[in-house]
Amino acid sequence: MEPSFPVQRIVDEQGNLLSEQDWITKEFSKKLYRHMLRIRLFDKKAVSLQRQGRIGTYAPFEGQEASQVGSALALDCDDWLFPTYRDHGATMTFGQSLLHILLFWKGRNEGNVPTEGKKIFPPGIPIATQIPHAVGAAYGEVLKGTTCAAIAYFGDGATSEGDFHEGLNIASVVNAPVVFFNQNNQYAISVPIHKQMKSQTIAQKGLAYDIPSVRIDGNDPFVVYMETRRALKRARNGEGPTLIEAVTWRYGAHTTADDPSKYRDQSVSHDKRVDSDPIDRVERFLKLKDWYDHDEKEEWLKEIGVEIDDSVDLLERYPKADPALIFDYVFEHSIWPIEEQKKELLRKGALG
Ligand SMILES: Cc1ncc(C[n+]2csc(CCOP(=O)(O)OP(=O)(O)O)c2C)c(N)n1
Ligand SMILES: [Mg+2]
Repeated sequence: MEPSFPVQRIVDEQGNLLSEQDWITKEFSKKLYRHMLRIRLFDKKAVSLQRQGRIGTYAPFEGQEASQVGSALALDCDDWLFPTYRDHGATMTFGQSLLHILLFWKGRNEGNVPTEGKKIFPPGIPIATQIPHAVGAAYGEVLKGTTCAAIAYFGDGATSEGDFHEGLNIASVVNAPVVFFNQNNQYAISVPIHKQMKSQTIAQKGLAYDIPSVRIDGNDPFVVYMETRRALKRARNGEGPTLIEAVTWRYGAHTTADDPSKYRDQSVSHDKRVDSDPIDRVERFLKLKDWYDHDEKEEWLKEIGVEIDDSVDLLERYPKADPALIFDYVFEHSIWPIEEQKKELLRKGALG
């Protein structure tokens, strides 16, 4: 079947504004741009820390900055954010500290507890499990009588999981105030989307559950912001869930543990970087508007560099973890096989 969801955008690759929007101000555009620069610099630093053995595995999001910043900026501070392992660009933008994210990737439990004052869940590692969680949190807000909403981030691969379908179904049935935010980066590790599903779009999957759905250019942060804002407004007005498919691309590896040249032609990522990079697009847009200020950008890069270095310093001076914690946080109430393992290790002195 022909896809019936054309990709929508507001700003094209050359930075041209395709339709006038009164909310696109100089201040807002610069804010978007700075957030995108910030998360990209962090991402590059995290890859480099992993290469030096200073953090564990890391999942880079380079190329997906417009999707993550545009959607996170649309949230209100009391909303819920349910990220995956690739969405720390969104959590950073929503107020999570860089230290918190680094602690997570260092394998520290502290990186898994909610940030104070922020309703950000720990990253979902089992694919799609955060989707029903987000629906539950969103519906909980209805039961409490608030107007808070939830956003669930997930990839294209996640839409083949039962949790995705169950989550959309129940959200539709109970009219939960939730935004299903799909970043279709067109790969699930090494599996290209056409080998995973025959559906021409992710957006069309929302129709099965009678959920309004939209397909957008995930490298245009303006359309991402606009559609997420619209979806959140619907949610707060009691109009229920929305599915957003943001079409994008990750330039790098799935995680630092794999080598993308084994499963795809690296020239495609190179061409996308040249032709449709989300940060270059905003820069071109700012230049066309005469809002671009090179000195200001340099100043921002310096500030961001200091912020990142300070966070890495804090990470490396963090008190050593108690190895017993790996047993203590398996279940809320421990069970005997875990206790036996813990005792055995303690006997061998491995935890002392
Ligand atoms: C339930 C489950 N099955 C398999 C995996 C292994 N796995 C980790 S990431 C991934 C691919 C997910 O792809 P996608 O949803 O497109 O997200 P992306 O990594 O592209 O952001 C898989 C299969 C997992 N983590 N959880
Ligand atoms: Mg994917």
